[in-house]
Amino acid sequence: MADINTCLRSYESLFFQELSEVNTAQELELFRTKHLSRHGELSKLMQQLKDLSLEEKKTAGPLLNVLKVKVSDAFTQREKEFEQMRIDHQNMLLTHFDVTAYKPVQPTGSLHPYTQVIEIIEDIFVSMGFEIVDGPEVETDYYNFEALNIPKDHPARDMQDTFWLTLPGLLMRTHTSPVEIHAMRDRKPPLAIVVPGRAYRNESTDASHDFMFMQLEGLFIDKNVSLAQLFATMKTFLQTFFEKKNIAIKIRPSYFPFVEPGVEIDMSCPFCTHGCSVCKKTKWIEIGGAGLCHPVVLKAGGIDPKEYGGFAFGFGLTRLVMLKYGITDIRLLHSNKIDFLKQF
Ligand code: FA5
Repeated sequence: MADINTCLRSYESLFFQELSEVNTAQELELFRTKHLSRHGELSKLMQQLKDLSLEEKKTAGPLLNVLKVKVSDAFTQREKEFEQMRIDHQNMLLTHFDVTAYKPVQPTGSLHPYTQVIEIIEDIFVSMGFEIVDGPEVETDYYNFEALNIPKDHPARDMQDTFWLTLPGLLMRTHTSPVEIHAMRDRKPPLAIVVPGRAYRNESTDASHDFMFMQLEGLFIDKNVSLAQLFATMKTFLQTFFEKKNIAIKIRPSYFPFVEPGVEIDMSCPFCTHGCSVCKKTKWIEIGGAGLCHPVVLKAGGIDPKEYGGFAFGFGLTRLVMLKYGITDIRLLHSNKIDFLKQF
């Protein structure tokens, strides 16, 4: 009996001695494992109770229970102290937060220049009442050529070298103009749409030509549509896009089978007045083709050309991106080089 009493007392003093030496939350956890876990010192003492006589158990049992409560309370108290210390430390850090302290810069992404320019262009045309439309990049011969008044064996097919697919009659669209036909068939006039999208041509590449590039198609159908409306729309768009009120446009007669008359649109160089490297000293920059919709095209779109007319345009969207950001080689734009893209 005297043994178990001594044993309990000496364990109690060991417990409190070691608890007083605990300095960190990690040490407290080690202490808990050593003393209070299932196989810890306190459990071992409880085990010893089994070997005592009934008489001894009557005295030692309550003593052991008192000890158990005492050490558990002491441990919980210490635990609370550590938690309070942790909270105090956290609060101290917050109160003394140094806003000027060094923080490693988080790498951030940015939108591709194409996406940025498409968003600007879409905002401008939406503000003029145009709808943004999408269309398939894999097209049929019919939509890409025939419906646009370019029948088989027409010499105009040579203007756009085509990637033909192995399935007969299917191709990668060579321009965004086939979306005009889809849009006319899906809607009733009057209509006003713009189509930013990819086009593919089987051409060799250089600084300003790639086999894949982006175009911006536009189509406006209503009664009594005139070239003046087309030119005003072009001018308003270019002036807003380049944020320059003095941009002028120059019209040159041109030929596209799907418009009549057809024109080529140049804009005055937004970067100079006397000629620079961007406009190659000409003061003018080629933007794209346009014209009044050909009656054959309107018919293919299910629209009566006697009742309705329209204008259409097809810009090199890639060209606009390069001009906006001063990119001199189209291949950089399509290269996926992070160092290049990080600049935008
Ligand atoms: C066309 O593609 C006509 N569909 C445009 C059009 C639409 C005219 C509606 C009339 C009415 P063109 O082949 O000229 O036209 O191409 C238009 C623009 O696309 C060019 O001015 C040029 O900026 C751009 N482009 C053409 N080929 C390439 C290429 N390989 N790489 C980069 N841009 C190109």
